[in-house]
Amino acid sequence: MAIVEPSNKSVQTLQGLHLYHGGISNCSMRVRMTLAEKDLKWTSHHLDLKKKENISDDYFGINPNGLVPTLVHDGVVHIESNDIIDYLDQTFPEPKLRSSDNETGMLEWLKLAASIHVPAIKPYVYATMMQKKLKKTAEEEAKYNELQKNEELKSFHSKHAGNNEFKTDELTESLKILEESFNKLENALEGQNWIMGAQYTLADISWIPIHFVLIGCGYPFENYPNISRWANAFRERDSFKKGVLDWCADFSKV
Ligand SMILES: N[C@@H](CCC(=O)N[C@@H](CS)C(=O)NCC(=O)O)C(=O)O
Repeated sequence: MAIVEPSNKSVQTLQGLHLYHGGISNCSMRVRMTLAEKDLKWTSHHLDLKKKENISDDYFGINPNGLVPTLVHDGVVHIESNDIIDYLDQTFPEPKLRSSDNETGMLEWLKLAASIHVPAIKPYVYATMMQKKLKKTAEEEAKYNELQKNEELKSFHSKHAGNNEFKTDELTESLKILEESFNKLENALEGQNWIMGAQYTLADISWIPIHFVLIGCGYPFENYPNISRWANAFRERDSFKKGVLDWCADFSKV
């Protein structure tokens, strides 16, 4: 569980569920989908990443990485989207979103999604689509470097700072990780509707936004028939509409 002690103390007075999130953020999508599946009431604090609304003293005082999402529940600050959805399922157990017969296996899918975010998903999304839309001004760049203490994130963002750009031909390692991950997902979905079998779980919720964002960036999912069948099924869920489409109708057009 990723709980942080905020330096921005104002959030500690918040009661109920408050989500700091971005419409276009795949990590925020998984939290919104979980809240929708459980029909929980929550207060939205939307941050427009394209306007760099996450780069502020106030927000870094809540989430020390300056990333969305952040959940504040009765004044306690939770970061890391895969930990947040696990926390929500443990705290609000109905309807149950954990695998009945293989909880460890389900949590492995959450860990895998978290582990490929910076090495594979972010570089692919930035190189194919987002780096121009998320270009920082010199002023924003200076503010970001002042606030950001996480070296991995600093190094990631320095690759598209100023005149720098991610090049699609530098994505070899990221593409390898994505291919391995999607081969694994394709195999897991063989002969079953959801990642853990007949039951829709947090594993699906963790991976659906990855699929949604990457297909919007042109990732070739047509080579994965089981993943494509799974995508047709999850698109029918009300929580996909409420957690994803209501905030980001089409990632290829953001
Ligand atoms: N490991 C974090 C990653 C969060 C993350 O990278 N969020 C992105 C949007 S999906 C973000 O805030 N990007 C802004 C930035 O990188 O400055 C989580 O799962 O919550």
